[in-house]
Amino acid sequence: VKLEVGLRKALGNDELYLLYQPQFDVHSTEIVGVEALVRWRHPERGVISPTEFIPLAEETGLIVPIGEWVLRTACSQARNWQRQTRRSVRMAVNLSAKQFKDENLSQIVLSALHETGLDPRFLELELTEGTLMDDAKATLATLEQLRRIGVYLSIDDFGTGYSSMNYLKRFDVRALKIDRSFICGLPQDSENAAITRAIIAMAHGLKMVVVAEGVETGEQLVLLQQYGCDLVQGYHLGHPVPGDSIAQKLVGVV
Ligand code: G
Ligand code: G
Ligand code: MN
Ligand code: NA
Repeated sequence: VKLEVGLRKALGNDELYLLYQPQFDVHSTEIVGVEALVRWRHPERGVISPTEFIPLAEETGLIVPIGEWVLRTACSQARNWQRQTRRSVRMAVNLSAKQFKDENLSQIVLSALHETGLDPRFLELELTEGTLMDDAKATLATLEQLRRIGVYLSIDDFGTGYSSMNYLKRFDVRALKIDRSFICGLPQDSENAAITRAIIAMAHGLKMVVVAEGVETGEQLVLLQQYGCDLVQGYHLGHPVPGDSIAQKLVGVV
């Protein structure tokens, strides 16, 4: 209950902030995108992870205003990097199921883009399999609205939820993000290797891009290159960092 009271005030008190984890092209190893990851600097408890407060935000409905703030802040940051560095990277934002079901979602996305001047093709929304499974009709309508706006859609934590392959065919999703639980045992774990290769083959057959998450070693990176994975993200390549650090990486300072 106490955490909930705090979370209600967090937005107004400027206690939320975003970190950005870079995503790299597996071959050129250039930064092509980032994922925005929210953090809460609690006045007494210090930094609280989203795994702790996002579920609370979902239960209380606070996820809608928080999600709107995340979206606008992330779009604004992406636009500022373009101005500062003359380089464009795609900004990926996580959407939880409640946000996806909010009837104002497409309006919120549109205003974030308009207010910041970010081109929709540089915004990617990450959904989970669970979000897409819920209510097929409403889901299709929302996905169609988002598609018309021109943002990219990707499926996060792919392989861990309920996925029906049928959905992949029907929904216009650009990318699959292979969950890090499949990547972490590589290269030794032959079952995870088989799953990773199968997801890459399937995604490419459906003309989708594949992102491997949780790449923690150079060996894993080499293996994913061999498998033909497209993009990689993980501690081996870059931790989530403040926006200024990404700007420095984009201009080649670090
Ligand atoms: O950054 P970290 O690994 O601590 O994130 C933990 C979880 O919180 C991940 O599942 C991530 O998708 C989720 N998460 C991080 N930022 C956001 C956000 O802005 N919105 C939502 N809905 N989830 C987020
Ligand atoms: O569910 P989602 O994929 O959005 O979760 C992203 C979370 O994964 C972030 O909280 C981020 O801090 C974490 N993360 C990013 N890279 C790595 C990694 O290489 N290893 C591990 N264990 N976690 C990672
Ligand atoms: Mn994610
Ligand atoms: Na994930």
